Amino acid sequence: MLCTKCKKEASIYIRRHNSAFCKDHFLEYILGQTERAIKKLKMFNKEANILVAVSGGKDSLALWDILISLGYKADGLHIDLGIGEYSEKSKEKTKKYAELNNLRLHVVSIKDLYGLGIKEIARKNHKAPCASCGIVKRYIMNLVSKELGYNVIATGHNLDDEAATLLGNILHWQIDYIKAQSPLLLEEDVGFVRKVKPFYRVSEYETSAYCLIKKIDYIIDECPMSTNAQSLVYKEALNLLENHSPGTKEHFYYGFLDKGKSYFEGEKKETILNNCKICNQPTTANICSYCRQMEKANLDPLKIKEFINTLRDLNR
Ligand code: Q46
Ligand code: ZN
Ligand code: ZN
Repeated sequence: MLCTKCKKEASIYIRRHNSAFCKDHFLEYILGQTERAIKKLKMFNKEANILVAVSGGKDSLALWDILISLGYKADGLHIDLGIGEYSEKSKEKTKKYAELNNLRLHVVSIKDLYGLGIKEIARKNHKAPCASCGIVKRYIMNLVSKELGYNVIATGHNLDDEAATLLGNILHWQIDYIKAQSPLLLEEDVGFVRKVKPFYRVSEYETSAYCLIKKIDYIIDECPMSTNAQSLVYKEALNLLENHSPGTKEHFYYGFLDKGKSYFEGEKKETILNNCKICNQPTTANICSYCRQMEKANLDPLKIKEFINTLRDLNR
């Protein structure tokens, strides 16, 4: 098979676009898709200070690498969730990448700060690990961005992730989640830093191919807590449809963004925000979900803020 662009031997075939690329033109393609997403949704510009949430997996490392290649100012944030060997390996891969490329990385370790990992914190709260993990990650990403002066948080969610989330939300008619699903979350008006997903036009296969070509060493194992995650089943179902009819995934997701989403939007409910009585961060309750969770586990919610303040002082 020959490269669609230069007619040299192709290394990658993108079935949904019926295009084949040599290595150089594949890199041009994936950088182009990412830049197109950023510009189309006006996610950020070259002046913005971007914080990339980096897990050590292929998507987040590829995203960091591409943002830097495109000339954006992007630092990394790794949250060590204290999930045994998986977290150790994730941290090691992330640190190695940052060191090799001379990039600034902030590491926040739950286990080092609290002596407990996310699984134990979830157990003490009678919650599923992923529910606790979501609260912790969201809180830390927001606090680090605010305290260290970042304008936007970028995550490595790709087309497969977004399409699977949408399928799950539709199957269960989670109207509020459907309304909120977007690669651009403008949360500034509710006291949170803007969140973006610049890979929403890039598939999982493409981020793996990118890491392979660029020799980026990433953690292949999935988080051990995700083995039963329903999203893997939705991904499989979508892959089946995609194999049968290439392009289904992107038609489904882009179609939702362009046409479907507006059917669900309706009137915007006004959100009444308070400052959390403990940590002073925005919340719709009196005490934010992070502080509530930490208190239930007999842990001091403010420890994280103190640690982030030391990071801020170190970065001055
Ligand atoms: S890291 Fe956390 Fe995921 Fe692991 S505990 Fe669940 S939410 S599966 S992206
Ligand atoms: Zn080519
Ligand atoms: Zn709080």
